[in-house]
Amino acid sequence: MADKMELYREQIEKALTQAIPAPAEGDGRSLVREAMAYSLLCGGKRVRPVLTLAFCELCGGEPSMALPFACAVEMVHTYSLIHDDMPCMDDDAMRRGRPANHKAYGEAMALLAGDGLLTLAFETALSFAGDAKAALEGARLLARRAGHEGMVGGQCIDLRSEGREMTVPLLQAMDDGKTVALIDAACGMGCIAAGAGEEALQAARRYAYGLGMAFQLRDDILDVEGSADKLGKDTGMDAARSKQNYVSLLGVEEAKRLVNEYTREAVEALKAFPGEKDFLESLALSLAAREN
Ligand code: GRG
Repeated sequence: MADKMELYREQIEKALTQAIPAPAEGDGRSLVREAMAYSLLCGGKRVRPVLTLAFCELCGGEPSMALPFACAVEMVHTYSLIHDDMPCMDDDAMRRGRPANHKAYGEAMALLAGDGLLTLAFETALSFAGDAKAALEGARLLARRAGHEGMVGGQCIDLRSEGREMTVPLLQAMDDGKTVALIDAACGMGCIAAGAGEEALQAARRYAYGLGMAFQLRDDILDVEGSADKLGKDTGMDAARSKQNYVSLLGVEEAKRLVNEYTREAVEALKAFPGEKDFLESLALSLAAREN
């Protein structure tokens, strides 16, 4: 697994670096480009773009074909982190092991850097060099999952839940939007890049749901038990903001049991694919035990 992960990540880092024009001397736009690159090129785990390449390969495609889709998902993810850290949202100071974008560039530039990454994501997705219909289908899936029905909708539930009683179904709806939606886009876009059909997309969706829910549960556990050094961001933030999550509602042991159950469901979903699925199985298992 480690070799393939390294290979995918190398390709992703190179493509992301090439996607942002280098800041030019005397160019009035250089600061926003610098702020975009500051958050995009500073070493996230790259889980979502790796999923895009891996699903493309699982469906019989050449993974590098899916790079525009993979970069697009990572750009949307990075924009969401920049905006989420701003004082009007979660007001976090650290992200990916360094000061959050708004701490480094100020709020106005952080807002613009997020906007710049969101729009660049669609330009990048539409540069997919394969079938033109697949480019449109990939971009549409990303738009749906990132928007009000998906990530933006999940964030809205999150903001509205502050200071209110949280229930497990509402928490599930929130995480389905905030976390699962983009992971679902990442997996689905890999299938689309490979020209796979509806059956593969449905199975990818089941994998994404299991993996995404387990990922969020693990995030909630790490917020309580994790190390800020390893995570590259502050811990204990949900409790500090009186925000409820799986750990506060169900307890840490039940949250850990659910991580394993959702991960098992993700692995089960891979059975629908005839191809080599060791990598995606190992990825789900390693994310269930992740420390960052
Ligand atoms: C502002 C529209 C908008 C949405 C924000 C993504 C998000 C919604 C908020 C970030 C906070 C959070 C806990 C989101 C859940 C998804 C999640 C666990 C994000 C962190 O993803 P990682 O761990 O981060 O993959 P890296 O830095 O490794 O890419």
